[in-house]
Amino acid sequence: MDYFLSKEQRMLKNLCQKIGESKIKPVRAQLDVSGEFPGEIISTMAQADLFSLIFPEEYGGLGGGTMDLCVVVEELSKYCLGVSTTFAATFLGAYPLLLFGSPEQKKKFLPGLAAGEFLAAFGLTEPGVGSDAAGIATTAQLAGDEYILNGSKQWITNGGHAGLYTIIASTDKSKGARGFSAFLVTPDDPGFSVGKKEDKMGIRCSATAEIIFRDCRIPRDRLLGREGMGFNIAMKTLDKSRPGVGAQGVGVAAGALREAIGFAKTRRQFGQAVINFQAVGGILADMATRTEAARSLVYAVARYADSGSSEVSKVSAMAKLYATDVAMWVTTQAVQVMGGSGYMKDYPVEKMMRDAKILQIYEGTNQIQRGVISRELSRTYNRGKN
Ligand code: COS
Repeated sequence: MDYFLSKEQRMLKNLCQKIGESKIKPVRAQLDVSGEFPGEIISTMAQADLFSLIFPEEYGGLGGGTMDLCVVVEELSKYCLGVSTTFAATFLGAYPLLLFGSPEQKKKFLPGLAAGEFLAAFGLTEPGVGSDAAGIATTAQLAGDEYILNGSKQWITNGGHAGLYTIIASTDKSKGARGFSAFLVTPDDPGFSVGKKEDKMGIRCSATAEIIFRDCRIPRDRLLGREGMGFNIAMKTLDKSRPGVGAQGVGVAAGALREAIGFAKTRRQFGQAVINFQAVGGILADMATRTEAARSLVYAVARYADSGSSEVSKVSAMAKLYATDVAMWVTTQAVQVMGGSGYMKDYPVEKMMRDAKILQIYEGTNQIQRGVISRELSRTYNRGKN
């Protein structure tokens, strides 16, 4: 289908396809086994200027939007979700700065991020806090010209590899979520350390680690916005980034669909290619239809977000929920279509199926997305907006 991508978006898509074919495809299975960070691929992407995509031109960026990011993330995700997660998590980590940073803070960090000199990471989740984001225990106390952070963040994508961490911590326990604040933290800050590196089911080349703060001292001017804005910053960040998770779902679904079609056209049983059997062709048709429906929703939401609307929570959650459920279903069906071959590591679909699972979990489980959507349905009912 023609989604009327701009000339620039088609160029970005082609560029990612080239990187996918030449740099990602040949090594993805090996990276999946070793769990090694895809440093070389990330350098190639930085050289291709992909990290500059959504940053304003005054900070060395291309000035693109959510739709541009979705096009790129989708294409990369066709090849390897571990690589696309490493890439996309930098934007997740950068959104708080982009949305709420002062000109001085942006000047200090955005040019390096745009040049791909260092990656970013977002730190909300903690050992005791996942879905219930209002329960975080990490604290930040103002002492003179510094904040002192104590606590730890868990399952942080790009943990140990990022040069900038945006961290949500409590500056006033008595105020609950209204006492949260957001901070820019670097690995050089005294008291910052990286803890356990996780061993995961999928997206194994994406680094996931614990980040620990032991009397970690950061300059006072690393506070984003004002004290008390932290929960809002975290929610707005997730609203902004969730269409990109949807785009990851579309990409991995499209990648698995392509593998399954290719296999079904060459695999012969009962004297003919298995694609000719209605049972198999029907599964492929459903896979293709759901993938296209997911793409349509993700693109529509991305374009809506780029139009400047501030009311994106509901549709962002819908894009993430729908496209990632589709991704899990489509990758599972790809394994089914390919049967025993699909289950073996000789073919990429078993990795795609393992990788896809995280999409239903991170950046808010799909149960949380349903909660966000239903809350918004209730909130806007009287405005007749449903
Ligand atoms: N944008 C702006 N403000 C928002 C918001 C949003 N998207 N969502 C909630 N808020 C505001 C509310 O309006 C409310 O403000 P007031 O205190 O002024 O009334 C405040 O934040 C608290 O909202 P709410 O009562 O809905 O918070 P809950 O504790 O019920 O939690 C959910 C809300 C479940 C949506 C939140 O905890 C969440 O998103 N959890 C998932 C976290 C997640 O995605 N983790 C993944 C790790 S990050 S990769």
